[in-house]
Amino acid sequence: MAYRIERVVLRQIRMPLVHFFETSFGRTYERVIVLVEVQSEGISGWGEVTAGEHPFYNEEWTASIWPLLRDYVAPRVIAQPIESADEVFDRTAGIRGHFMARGGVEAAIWDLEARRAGVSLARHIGGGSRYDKDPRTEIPCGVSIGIQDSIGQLLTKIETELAAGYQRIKIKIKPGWDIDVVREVRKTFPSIRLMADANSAYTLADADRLRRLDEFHLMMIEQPLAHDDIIDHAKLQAQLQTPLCLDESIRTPRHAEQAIEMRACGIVNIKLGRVGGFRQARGIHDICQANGIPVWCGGMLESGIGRAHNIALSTLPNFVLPGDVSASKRYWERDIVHPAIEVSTHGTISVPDGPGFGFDIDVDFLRSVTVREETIA
Ligand code: OSB
Ligand code: MG
Repeated sequence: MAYRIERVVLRQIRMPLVHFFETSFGRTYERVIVLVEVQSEGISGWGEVTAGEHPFYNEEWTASIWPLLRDYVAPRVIAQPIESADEVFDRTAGIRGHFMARGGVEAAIWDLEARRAGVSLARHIGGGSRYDKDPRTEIPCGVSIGIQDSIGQLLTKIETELAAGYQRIKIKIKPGWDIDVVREVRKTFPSIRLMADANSAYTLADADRLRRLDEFHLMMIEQPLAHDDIIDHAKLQAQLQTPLCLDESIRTPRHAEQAIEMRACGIVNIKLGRVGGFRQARGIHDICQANGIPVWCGGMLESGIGRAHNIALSTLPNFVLPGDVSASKRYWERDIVHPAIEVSTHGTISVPDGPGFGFDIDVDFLRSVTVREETIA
């Protein structure tokens, strides 16, 4: 039954990370995150915009989100009743790009709709009927470990995460922090599931260097080349044994089709924000599934809200590899959801079966970390 979004509440929160996170494009000590609450008939749905503090992962950043949501996205979702969250991506399709901002609202509306129906978000996005199976009850988890000050520090971190039960380790690489680092890690941990993410730090001219990683039997190398490239990745993949995984380059289902057709990758990382929400994430998932390309759920150092959405997304059947969805305590002293998200000793997160994403918002704590708030009605 159609319903109206009566209000969209935007909040900006600030929370320090327990440990800084370094990628090939920089270090993050503190997250500044925009959260979205959509309200209808006394029920709230929650979403998180996964943009970073700077336009370095993609073109969006914390400060670009607010005016985009206030002036373009919120008015479009408030204007007309909504039949289904499935139509929200198209509702904002006149806006070029800005998938993270649009996806944060879209995801909040999926959560709202699931709560209205009294079903879990995992079930609502189609882990149930659409894929003729009940959504899985636990998801496999990996960790993404940033660039460290020394290889010794990295080895210690890996040991801690393995002891906690995580099923695969992803390390970040860049020129100068790659071959020697991977060699050391492989020597110390000969049989772990290991992969490396370059966040576009290389070009095709580095093909010889990247080929030297083949001997360390990584599960995959993630996004070695330009953030917007598919063709060079295809050329590189033809020269490597290790499967490439695309992250930044896959923004739409059509990109996934093109990358698969060109053999640019063997695996796809799906991030809810990067692709504009659940509708598009599912589209990419389905195309990969039809072509035998496994997918996994990427992370953007989310708070508990984005993390809860990632858990629901990871229940779709082609999410067969452990994702970057890890426990709250790896990121936060205290999370804004209750209970905090925990990982079992065998490296899984159980999927909550309560309505919506299944975690409560810690309202008092949320208020204490909120630095900006605005309601659009
Ligand atoms: O490329 O996967 C990435 C964090 C920020 C920006 C880009 C990426 C990442 C991660 C972190 O790898 C994954 C996590 O949330 O733990
Ligand atoms: Mg990545």
